[in-house]
Amino acid sequence: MAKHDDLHILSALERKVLWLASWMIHNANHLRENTDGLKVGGHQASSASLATIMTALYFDVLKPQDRVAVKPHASPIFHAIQYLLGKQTRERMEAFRGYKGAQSYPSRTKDVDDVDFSTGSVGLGVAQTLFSSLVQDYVRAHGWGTDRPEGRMVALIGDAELDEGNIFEALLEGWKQGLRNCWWIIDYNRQSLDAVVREGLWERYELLFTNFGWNVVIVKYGSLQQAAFREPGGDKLKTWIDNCPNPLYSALVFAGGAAWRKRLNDEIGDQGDVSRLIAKRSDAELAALMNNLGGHDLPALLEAFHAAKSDKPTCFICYTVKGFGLPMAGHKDNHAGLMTPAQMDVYRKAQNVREGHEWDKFEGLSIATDDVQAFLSRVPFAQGGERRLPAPAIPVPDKLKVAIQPTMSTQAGFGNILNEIGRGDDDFAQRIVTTSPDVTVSTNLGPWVNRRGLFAREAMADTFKSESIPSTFHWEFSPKGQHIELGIAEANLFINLSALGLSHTINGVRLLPIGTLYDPFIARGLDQLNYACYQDARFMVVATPSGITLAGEGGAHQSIAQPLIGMAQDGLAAFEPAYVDELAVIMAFAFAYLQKSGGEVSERNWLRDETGGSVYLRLSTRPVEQPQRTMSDELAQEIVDGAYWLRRPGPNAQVVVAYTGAIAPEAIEAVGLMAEDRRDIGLLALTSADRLNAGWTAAQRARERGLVHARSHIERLLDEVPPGCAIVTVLDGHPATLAWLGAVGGHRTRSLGVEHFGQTGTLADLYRHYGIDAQAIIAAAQAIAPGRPIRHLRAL
Ligand SMILES: Cc1ncc(C[n+]2csc(CCOP(=O)(O)OP(=O)(O)O)c2C)c(N)n1
Ligand SMILES: [Mg+2]
Repeated sequence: MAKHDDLHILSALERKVLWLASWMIHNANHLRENTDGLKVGGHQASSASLATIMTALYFDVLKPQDRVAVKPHASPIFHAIQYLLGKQTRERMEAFRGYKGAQSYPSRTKDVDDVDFSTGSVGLGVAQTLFSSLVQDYVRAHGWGTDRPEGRMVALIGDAELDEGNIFEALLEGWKQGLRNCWWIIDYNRQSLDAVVREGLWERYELLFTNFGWNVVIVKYGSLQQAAFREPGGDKLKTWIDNCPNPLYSALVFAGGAAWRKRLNDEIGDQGDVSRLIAKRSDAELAALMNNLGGHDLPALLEAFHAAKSDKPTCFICYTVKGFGLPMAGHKDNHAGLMTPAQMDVYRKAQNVREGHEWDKFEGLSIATDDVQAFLSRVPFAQGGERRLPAPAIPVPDKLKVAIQPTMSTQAGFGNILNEIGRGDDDFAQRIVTTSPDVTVSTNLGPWVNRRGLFAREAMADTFKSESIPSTFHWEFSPKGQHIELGIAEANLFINLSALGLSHTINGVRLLPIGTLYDPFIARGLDQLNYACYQDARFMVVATPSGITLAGEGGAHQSIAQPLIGMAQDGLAAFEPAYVDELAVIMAFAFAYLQKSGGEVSERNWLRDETGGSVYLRLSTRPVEQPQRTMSDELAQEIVDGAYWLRRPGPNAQVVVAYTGAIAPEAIEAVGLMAEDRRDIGLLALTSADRLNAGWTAAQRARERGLVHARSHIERLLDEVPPGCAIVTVLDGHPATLAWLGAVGGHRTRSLGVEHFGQTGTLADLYRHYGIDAQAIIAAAQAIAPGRPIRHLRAL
């Protein structure tokens, strides 16, 4: 608990932090452009709401090992605190919301002041803290990272943020997994963006969190209020406060002391002692008393935070006022509330800040600068040095073993590759951690899980096994297990991958996370996937099965748009191999790629392979005849780069078929059937439309910058295709995925794929219906490639 002097300094810092944040917002160049005043304004009132809580936390309560996700709109407060701690520069503060300035929403990758978890899309940072705590337990249970103390994972949450479903999905999972060391601090200002929130939500929250095994601490009354309640008549005041509806309380906060007096006198003023309690305070004192909610009272907050000593997850419901301390305090429209220059001037003077000294850290404080500096230099949170921990890369084998059957699906290949890895017990095998939202078995992780076991902090035997009932799968849970089984919530899968995939920098312990799910359900967790990539978490997501190739499963399970997601998602390299030997090459690459950081663009393929990233594998359950071939280094490189000639086009080629994924047999068949009627046909196998496209775009940009010799992999491949030759592209996914191939070398192109919802049927039915079978490929070739009619083309 802070000593009296410290409390004095803390309250000065609280005012300073709010001033700096407000000045930063007011000063933002971007405001003058006013492209979105509403969003800019959002920072002001929301920041003020959290200023006291964040002051208490960062300057007193938090330890270096604690990790925090800050509510998106409180970013100015975060930056102001880091500025005072010497971790943020004035230049970046001045450029808030501007080019390379402090970010509008705290960003791990774009901010310089050691943001632990990015936020922005509300609710995601909250869930991230929960999964990060589970990952911390995972890491420590495996005996790693135990030289550092356990940290608390802390989320600062807007009350309206709790409307986001993924928070509840995470809560349930947290309960199942025995969550510890997690604090969720709710900024209960009873306001969202549009409105004042419904009455009594705190009761729902309390019940909810208690149900999930959390401690709930309600910080409702500030120390002034607590003292007033002890005065004669104080109990009546307390009852009035407790019964006051949210909108009215907010309105009175906005209206100020005189309005409080009138209202209180009207409603409880004729009751003797409470009238005296009201009467003996000036308007300003009365307003200060009524505004003194727990979330704006340092002693109340410090007491609550320091009292929470157990590792049980704890939810703090802190009553606050949105816009506290500023003229817009409590107004229901204040989300857009920017202070006017005149208001800022009044505020500046009230803070004793001279004009031209607005950024000075110690300007206008009533405490000696040396004392403040001494205090700042001993703030516990800032004692740990660099918050991003180093973790060396885990060596990855050059080649992964796989037992290839003559006919096999890529999904079966994936299971087989992991099973082979699971036989070993080197660092590489140990650092892999798999996770799946209730589709472990159906995505072929079963053999791996049988070998490596499921993770739980407490061991749990497989009852079927102990009862000697035969079963293909042994589900034994132990602290050494390497598979985290999740309930069916793809949102949780991606946040878990986000947490596992940041373990190297958060825990200083590198993991190689692999998450599996059905391809269509990527959409279910898409914002979470984007979030994970945005904060540069590193993981492999294996999405299988995919496309209409699922045939009998029907339209609800058949993915169409996912290849386009794979191309467009930053931070994620997407692959869709057709064969298992390709998959083995891609996975070996991927394990190394996950661990890379920093580095230049390669002049070979114009990709940022040295910078690394996450990997998305789109796989299939379709058994496909496997090629008999030895994997040369050149072929492996081409597979990783994104494409290779399965059949090279001749000098007089009239048509090239370019395919991706499980549709390979149809492409091969079509080429065979056309061979008599079209000369020199080429067959291009694409393993990654994403990487090919990215390399092509980057090479063009490089040429535009004057690097005339820049060539991407796809440009080199298509150099071999004569100008008059047509290209037919085909995949089990949206045709736009490959349609750009024609633009690379100016070849006429027809792109086949799936545009409309799938349905049930046999493979043949569906490939026929959606026009991606051999006949459809031939018909497309005949339509755009010159030459005589193709004999094997049947009437469609
Ligand atoms: C997923 C998502 N949807 C919508 C928004 C836009 N938005 C930003 S803040 C906000 C309201 C937040 O209210 P609350 O969490 O209570 O914070 P307060 O404004 O009270 O500080 C909304 C809807 C967003 N950032 N993310
Ligand atoms: Mg709110």
